[in-house]
Amino acid sequence: MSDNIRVAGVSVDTRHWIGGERVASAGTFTDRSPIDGSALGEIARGGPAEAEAAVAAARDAFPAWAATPRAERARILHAVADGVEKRTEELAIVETTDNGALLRSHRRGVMPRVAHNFRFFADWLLRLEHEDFETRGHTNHVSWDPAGPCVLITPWNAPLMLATWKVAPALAAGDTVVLKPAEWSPLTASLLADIAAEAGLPAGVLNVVQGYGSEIGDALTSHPDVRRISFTGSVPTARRIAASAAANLTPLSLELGGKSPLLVFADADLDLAAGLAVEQYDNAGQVCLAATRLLVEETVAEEFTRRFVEKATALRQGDPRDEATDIGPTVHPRQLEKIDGFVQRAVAAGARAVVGGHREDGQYYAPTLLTDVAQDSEIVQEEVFGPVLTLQTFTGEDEAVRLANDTRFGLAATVATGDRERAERVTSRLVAGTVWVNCFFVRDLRAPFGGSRQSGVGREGGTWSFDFYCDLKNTVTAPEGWDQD
Ligand code: TXE
Repeated sequence: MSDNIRVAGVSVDTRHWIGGERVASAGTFTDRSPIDGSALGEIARGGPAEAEAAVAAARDAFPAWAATPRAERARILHAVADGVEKRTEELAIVETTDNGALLRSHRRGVMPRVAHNFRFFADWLLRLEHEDFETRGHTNHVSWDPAGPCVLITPWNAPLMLATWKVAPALAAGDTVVLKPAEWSPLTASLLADIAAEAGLPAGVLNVVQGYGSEIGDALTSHPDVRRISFTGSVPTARRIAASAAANLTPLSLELGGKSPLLVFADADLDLAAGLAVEQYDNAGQVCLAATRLLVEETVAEEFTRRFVEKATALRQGDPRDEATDIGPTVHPRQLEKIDGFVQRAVAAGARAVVGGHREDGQYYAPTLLTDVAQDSEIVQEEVFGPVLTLQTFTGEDEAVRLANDTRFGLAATVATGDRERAERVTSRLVAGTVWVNCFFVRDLRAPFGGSRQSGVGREGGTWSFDFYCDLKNTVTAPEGWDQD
C-alpha cells in the first residue's frame, strides 16, 4: 500500500498515527468521494493490535503531558490553531472531497471554527479556577486534575469540526487522546495529526487510528487504561459503546441523534420561518441538530407551505465544490439507500411529497417535504439523516408542545413566533438541550451543548467539557499541624 494519497492536490498519509510515528496495517479499506463515487485511496484498516498500541502510546505520554504547565499546553494548542488556519484551504477541499459537504461552508464557516475550538479551550484552561472556601477553619481547594488517556470516536457529517470539539478540550485538560474518525471520512483527522506534530505536540499525546468501528471500536472502548470515552454518532452504536465501557465503568459522553421540531406559530414572521425550515437541508440534512419536524399552526399552514416551497425549489443541488451549490451529495451509497427507504415507506403508508421524494443521479437526494404523516409513524419518530422534512399542523400551544416533545429524542428545538411571552412559555416546556427562538444554529462554545433523553449523555462546551475531561478533586487542609517556622 502506498502511504500517501493525493486528494485534490493535497498529500494525505493514510496510515495510523501512533506514538509520533506513522504505522501501517496489514489490511486497508477504500475511501471514496461522495461527489462522484471515485476511489480516493486505500486507508489503514486498524483492529485490536492498533487499538492496543495507540492506547499504550497515550498512556505512556500521559504523565509528562499532564505535568506540562497550563500555559505551555495553551501555547501549543494556539500553535495547532495557527496550523489549521494556515492550511484552511487544504483542509476544506479534502473534507469536501471526502464527505461531500459544501466547500464554501468548510472554507468560511467550519475550518475557522476548527481553529477556534483550539483557541477557545486553550484560553478557557487559563481561567479554569474554583474559589477556595472554608469549612470550620479548614480550606477546601478544588482542582481539575487531568484524567488520563481518552478515546474519542467521531462521525462523518462534520468530521474535523466534531473531532476537534473533543480533541481540543481533552488536550487542554492535560489528557492524551486516541482519535478514531469515521471510516466514511477518515482524511482530515490524518492531516490534524500532521498539524499537531508541527505545532510541537509531543509524541503520543494525540494518536489517530483508522478503521471500521466494528473492528477496532471494542478494543478501544473496553480498554482498562482508557479514562474517558467521548462519542458522537448513532444511538445503536452508542449502546454498543456503553455496554463495552461498562466493563471498566469508563465515563462516557454521548452526543447522539435527534428528531428536532421547528414550531411555527401563526404570529411568526412566516418568511423568516420558511427560511429557517429550508436551512434544515444544509449538509444534505445530515446534521444531528436539524429540525426535521415542521410543526405549523393550522391557520397559517397553507401560506407557510407556499413560501417554503418557493424557497426549497430555488435551492441549487450539485457539486459541493461549486460556490453556487446549496446542497451537495449524501455521504455514502448506504446513507442514500437508508434515506430513500424511509421516504418510500412513508409514501407507501400515505405520506404525500410536497417537494422531492426521490433520488437524483449519483449520490444525491432531492430536498423533500412530506405531509399527511402520522405522529406515531416511522418517518416522524426516526432520524432519517438526509434532506427530508415532515410537516404537521397543530392548534394552540398545548398541542404544539405535546407534538414537539412526543419523541424519544431531545437534542434541539426551534420556535418561530412574534410574541415574546409565548416564546418564554413554550421554550420552558420543551425537552431539548438547545432551543432557538427565531434563529437556528447559533452556537457559542461557552454554552452547554448536548441532548436530553436518547439524544445523549452529558454536555460539551466551556466548563462542561473540562468537568468531563478532568478528575475533579477537593483537597481539604486543616488550619493546624504544620511545622512552625
Ligand atoms: O454511525 P455510527 P453511522 C446517525 C444518523 C445516521 C446513522 C448511521 O441517523 O443515519 O447514525 O450512521 C464508530 N465501537 N448519526 O452508521 O455507526 C464509527 O466507526 C466503537 C448521527 O455512520 O454511529 C464512526 O467512527 N465505535 C450522528 C462512529 O462510530 C464504533 C452522526 C459513528 O458511526 C462502533 C453520524 C463500535 N462498535 C450518524 N461502531 C450525529 N449525532 O451527529 C461504529 N463505530
